[in-house]
Amino acid sequence: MLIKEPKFEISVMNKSQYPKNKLPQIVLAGKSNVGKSSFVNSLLNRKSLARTSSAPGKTRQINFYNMDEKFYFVDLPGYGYSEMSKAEQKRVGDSIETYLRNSKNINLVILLVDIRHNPTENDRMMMDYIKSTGHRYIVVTSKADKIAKTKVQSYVDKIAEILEVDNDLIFAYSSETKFNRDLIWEVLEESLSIRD
Ligand SMILES: Nc1nc2c(ncn2[C@@H]2O[C@H](COP(=O)(O)OP(=O)(O)OP(=O)(O)O)[C@@H](O)[C@H]2O)c(=O)[nH]1
Ligand SMILES: [Mg+2]
Repeated sequence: MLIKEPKFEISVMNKSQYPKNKLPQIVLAGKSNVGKSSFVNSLLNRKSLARTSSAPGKTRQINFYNMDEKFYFVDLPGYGYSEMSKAEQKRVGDSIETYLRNSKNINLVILLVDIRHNPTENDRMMMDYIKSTGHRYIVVTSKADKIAKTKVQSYVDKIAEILEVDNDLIFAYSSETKFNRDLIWEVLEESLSIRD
């Protein structure tokens, strides 16, 4: 898909601020620093449309990026950022759950987990939560450039087993090398063509 003019539209905290239109939404979820914002930028070949940082906890609100009025990428704040106060972590967790429960236009939820590590307790909770919402979802294992190519499949298989995800719903990705970029776009396009 060619996106001519991807635009940041709005950062929100509360339900009342969600866009009121019916554009489908593709959502990025995952723990802080896993590479959600980089994922959006790399799919669009943009350096800094979505704000990224080497310091985790960059994205604190729900950010809507408008893709030529075709759909939104929705970049969620990362969970499990230990430097955040307990109150702030709770606020972030609540706003993610409220969004996933209440937005009417979610076509696909993408859970990102770091390919190098076994999913955390928080990752497993988020996976279960996403499953419980009934939304379509995939898992993307980020930062695939950080491990040897020959090991990618076995790491992906292990993560699939821990998260209890079918093998056809999990994809390795690298925002650095764009590994699997075309495949991911195919999956996204397919999700956008499906109307429940
Ligand atoms: N090598 C490598 N580094 C990556 C990749 N994706 C992201 N990073 C790096 O990981 C760090 C965090 O990336 P972000 O995209 O800001 O992560 P995020 O999930 O949006 O983080 P929060 O906004 O804190 O939730 C940055 O330093 C990125 O450059 C990748 O595929 N490969
Ligand atoms: Mg981010």
